[in-house]
Amino acid sequence: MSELNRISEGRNNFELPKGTKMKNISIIIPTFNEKGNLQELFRRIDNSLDCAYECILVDDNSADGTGEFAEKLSRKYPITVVHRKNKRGLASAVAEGFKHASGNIFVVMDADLQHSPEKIPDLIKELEKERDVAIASRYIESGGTEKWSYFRRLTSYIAGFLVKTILPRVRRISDPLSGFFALKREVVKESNLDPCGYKILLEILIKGSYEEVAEVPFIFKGRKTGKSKLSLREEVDYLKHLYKLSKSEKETIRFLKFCLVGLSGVLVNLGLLWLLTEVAGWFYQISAVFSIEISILSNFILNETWTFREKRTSAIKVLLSRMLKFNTVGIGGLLINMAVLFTLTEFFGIYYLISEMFGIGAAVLWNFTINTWWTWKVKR
Ligand SMILES: Nc1nc2c(ncn2[C@@H]2O[C@H](COP(=O)(O)OP(=O)(O)OP(=O)(O)O)[C@@H](O)[C@H]2O)c(=O)[nH]1
Ligand SMILES: [Mg+2]
Repeated sequence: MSELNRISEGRNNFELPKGTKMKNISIIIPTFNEKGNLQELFRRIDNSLDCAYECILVDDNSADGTGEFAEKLSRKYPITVVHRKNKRGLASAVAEGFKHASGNIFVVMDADLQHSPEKIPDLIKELEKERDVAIASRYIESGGTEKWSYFRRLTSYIAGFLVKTILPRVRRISDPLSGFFALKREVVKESNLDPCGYKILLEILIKGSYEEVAEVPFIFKGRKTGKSKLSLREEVDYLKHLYKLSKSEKETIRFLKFCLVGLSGVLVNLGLLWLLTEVAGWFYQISAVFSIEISILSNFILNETWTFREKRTSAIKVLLSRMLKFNTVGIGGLLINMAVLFTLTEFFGIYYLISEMFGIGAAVLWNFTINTWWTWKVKR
């Protein structure tokens, strides 16, 4: 039986065990085949901290012997190893780590040195300023990513856009998908974390109890040793996770309504185009201009009376201004659609109909987000 399996016996979630020496900082590190990074990782963590700390390493039975090697290193550094039998994912590994942590402050970071241990004191300083969560952010000034391909940048951008659209609660946070952050124990003490995939911070930001969030800039470094475990499966898990978290959010229902209205607009557009051209005998380009404008109008009316129902007004001036804004946002959406279609097809060699699906997706997200903020001014 491993050391941690012994420690974990009879232990409640997040409760300090009696007689445990109180340590201040618990650093939770999920690992899967990271043996080559451990020595440097723990040396640099140790050099960066001048207070009591513990590392909780949660390993999913790595074939390269990460778990066993970490046990060896625990003679030199304050490491506790949690051995799990199967690969159950990064986020669930961190949630598991919280259960074994004894500090008041939890720090979460990767083992592969892409998260510089030297940044930990900056995160902790933020918590000392009465912030509840401190995020190492790639997307604020002086933050960034090293050695990322255009594709990785694009998927990260889409993932960020998606989460901010679907989960308004994280909209004001620049990097809610970061894997490097610190938090007070209280934030997750009562929360029922049940994440899937990679994004444990997202789970915490939705389910945790906190008031103040700080972000400190950091550069997400390139990997030196070992392989990335990020795969298509993690992307799918991310979507599943988003869906799970969004079910309780009112904004998701609104987003679905907005999509349905958009779909009805497509039907109105096509139906009118056919009627005017085939039945009324108009030239098809004239019919198209007319049917596009009518479908925009019908979309506007449905959104006004259904999607943004609580904002309904009969003041003509407000209605006209909304209609104008709705049209303007729609033009922006069209440009985004075209830009995505062109970029994916020309630069990434993706089949144009597939590119168009991404284009439509990006335009819908844009239209929904900007109309919510600007046209109907929904407060968060
Ligand atoms: N316990 C556990 N750890 C995991 C699992 N998948 C990934 N990890 C660890 O989580 C951290 C981040 O994984 P990476 O594969 O580096 O993901 P990433 O940093 O987002 O992606 P790259 O930039 O491509 O490296 C590393 O410390 C991994 O070893 C898992 O299923 N279980
Ligand atoms: Mg990595």
